[in-house]
Amino acid sequence: MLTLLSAMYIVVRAASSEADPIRVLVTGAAGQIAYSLLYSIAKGDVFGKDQPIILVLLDIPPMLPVLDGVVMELQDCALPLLREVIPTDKVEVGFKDLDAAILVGSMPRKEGMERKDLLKANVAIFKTQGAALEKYAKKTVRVLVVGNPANTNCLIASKSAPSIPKENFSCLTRLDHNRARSQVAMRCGVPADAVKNVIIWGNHSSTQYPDVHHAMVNVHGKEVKAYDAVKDDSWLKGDFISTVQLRGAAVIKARKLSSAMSAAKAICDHMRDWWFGTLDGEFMSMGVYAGGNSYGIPEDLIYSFPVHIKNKSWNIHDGLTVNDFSRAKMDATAAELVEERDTALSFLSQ
Ligand SMILES: NC(=O)c1ccc[n+]([C@@H]2O[C@H](COP(=O)([O-])OP(=O)(O)OC[C@H]3O[C@@H](n4cnc5c(N)ncnc54)[C@H](O)[C@@H]3O)[C@@H](O)[C@H]2O)c1
Ligand SMILES: *[C@@H]1O[C@H](CO)[C@@H](O)[C@H](O)[C@H]1NC(C)=O
Ligand SMILES: *[C@@H]1O[C@H](CO)[C@@H](O)[C@H](O)[C@H]1NC(C)=O
Ligand SMILES: CC(=O)N[C@H]1CO[C@H](CO)[C@@H](O)[C@@H]1O
Repeated sequence: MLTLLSAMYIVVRAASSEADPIRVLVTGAAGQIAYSLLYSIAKGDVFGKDQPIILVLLDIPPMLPVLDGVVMELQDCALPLLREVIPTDKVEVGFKDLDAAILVGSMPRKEGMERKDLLKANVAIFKTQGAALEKYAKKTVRVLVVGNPANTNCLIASKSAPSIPKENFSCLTRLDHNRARSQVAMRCGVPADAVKNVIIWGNHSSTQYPDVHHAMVNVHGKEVKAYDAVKDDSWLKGDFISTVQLRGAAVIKARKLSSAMSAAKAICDHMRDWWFGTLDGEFMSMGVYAGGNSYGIPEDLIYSFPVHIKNKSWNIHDGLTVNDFSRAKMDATAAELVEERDTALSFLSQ
């Protein structure tokens, strides 16, 4: 019996230690978010402590020397799960056989650049990268778009990769979600994980709607509604919302650089939940494809919804009541996305 058990143990161990490495792409890999992100991924915080990883790092040609430095540092971390690091500026190398793609790189706004021109440049980037996903990645690849405008870039990538399910594309609003969670927690004097089920609706911009009507706070072991825990409706309907909406700008003003550590942490949270699922009774915010039958949001947008995740698949958490205050804010951010989508699609077809 003992021998049988130990034999089984050895078989199981051998099987798990021989798990095939997964291929994970990070674009914008020479940038500041990636610098905070790559270590967490490579040490197993995202895809699990038993999952070997091949990291593919894509950036533009002038950044290749910088990328070499990042590769050296990853090697110098001596991480057991990290099997290979592949720096490249070529999409055919970068997108090959991917299990996960984290698209961080995009065209930044430059001095005097018009909004439309910026959008046009990003449509071109995400059209190319979507087409590369279509051509080179696994059909089961999970794609997370971070580079702004994240929602619309994600839509363009998805449309450029028609054979990969729309459900496999998402954009990052988890940073906004984490900001909302933390603001409520600080206000109530509880740890961040004592607050659950905040929601970010819509675009990752200042029109996003951080909603705590369905959030719960664990106060001394008892779950109470956020509105009852905070006991300050005017803060929740006013400064709380604008603080979360404008947090990115506040960080830039203070740091003279945009959020990187917190963005990297949010990327890890998003991907880890996608891989391993959300807790029962909890939902997280994720920009996902709106099919036209959730909360009255127009179809064919990437819009941030509350989702729960099981078996590596997300579902929009349906059935929450939406009051007039929320409705107006959800519709305003949707209208912004519709307009941006229509402009982006006109560039896509050019
Ligand atoms: N969704 C969110 O919550 C969120 C939060 C923070 C930042 N962002 C966005 O993330 C992006 C990256 O931020 P950062 O601080 O790391 O910027 P960064 O400028 O430090 O790095 C961006 C990197 O992307 C690279 N890049 C540009 N075009 C590329 C392309 N076509 N292919 C591959 N790489 C390319 C650049 O060369 C650069 O190395 C920005 O668009 C930023 O607005 C999103
Ligand atoms: C949507 O949000 C992104 C990211 O902040 C922003 O770049 C974009 O301008 C917003 N869209 C519109 C139409 O305002
Ligand atoms: C998840 O997948 C497993 C096996 O693939 C299946 O048995 C289970 O029913 C699935 N659960 C859900 C919620 O889809
Ligand atoms: C939602 C999600 O992550 N999923 C799907 C990606 O595509 C494969 C099939 O190609 C599905 O099995 C996943 O569930």
